[in-house]
Amino acid sequence: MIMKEDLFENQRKDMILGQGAILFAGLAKKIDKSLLSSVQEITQLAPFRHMKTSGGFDLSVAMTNCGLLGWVTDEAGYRYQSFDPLSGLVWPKIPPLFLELALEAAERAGYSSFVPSACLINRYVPGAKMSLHQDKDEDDLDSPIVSVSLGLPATFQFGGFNRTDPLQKLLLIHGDVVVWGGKLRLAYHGILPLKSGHHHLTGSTRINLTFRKVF
Ligand code: MD6
Ligand code: FE
Repeated sequence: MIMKEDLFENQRKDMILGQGAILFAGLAKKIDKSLLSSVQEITQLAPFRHMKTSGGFDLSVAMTNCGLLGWVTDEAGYRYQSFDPLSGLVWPKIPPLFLELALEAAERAGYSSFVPSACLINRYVPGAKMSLHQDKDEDDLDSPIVSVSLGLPATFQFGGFNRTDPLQKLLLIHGDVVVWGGKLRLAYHGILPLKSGHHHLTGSTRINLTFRKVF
């Protein structure tokens, strides 16, 4: 059955967000079920958890990782590390399907031979948000970031190089892939509190995968 939502989704177009940042509308949709079952497998080995900021607060977004390196934060601060602090084991490998998607998106955006070493997996429930931040914990700032949105829609805001620069807002929906690099690699960005809703594949959650080359 074709739903009104599908018609709307199919009309969305790829969009240049700024120099070096592109939204590929729905690029991941064709493999959504496989992506989500891979997320399931990863979280059986490395479960979603609410990490603590250096100030001792729980993040509202639950996180895990796959790849050679994973992004973690705790009272000691944030960093990339090769093992999961919960289990002491190395992070699960990045599934081939994830790599293929990340490479395809990066290549389309003009970044050839992107080899991510880390994939941060975020899970949002209604009310969860990601405050305005820069992604600057990577040594390799020439490589782009590839970000895949699954499940409930979220409002992505992005600004400039200063926290106080004006913000643009953009809805990221299921299957959207954003490639982010070049001049805008260090732009401030964030996710507004997730609105309640139901998605047929993820229920009341949004899942985001972000691929980075750390060094
Ligand atoms: C999210 N994403 O979409 C959080 N960072 O849940 C990010 O923080 C992000 O989507 C850099 C580039 C793209 C992103
Ligand atoms: Fe980010």
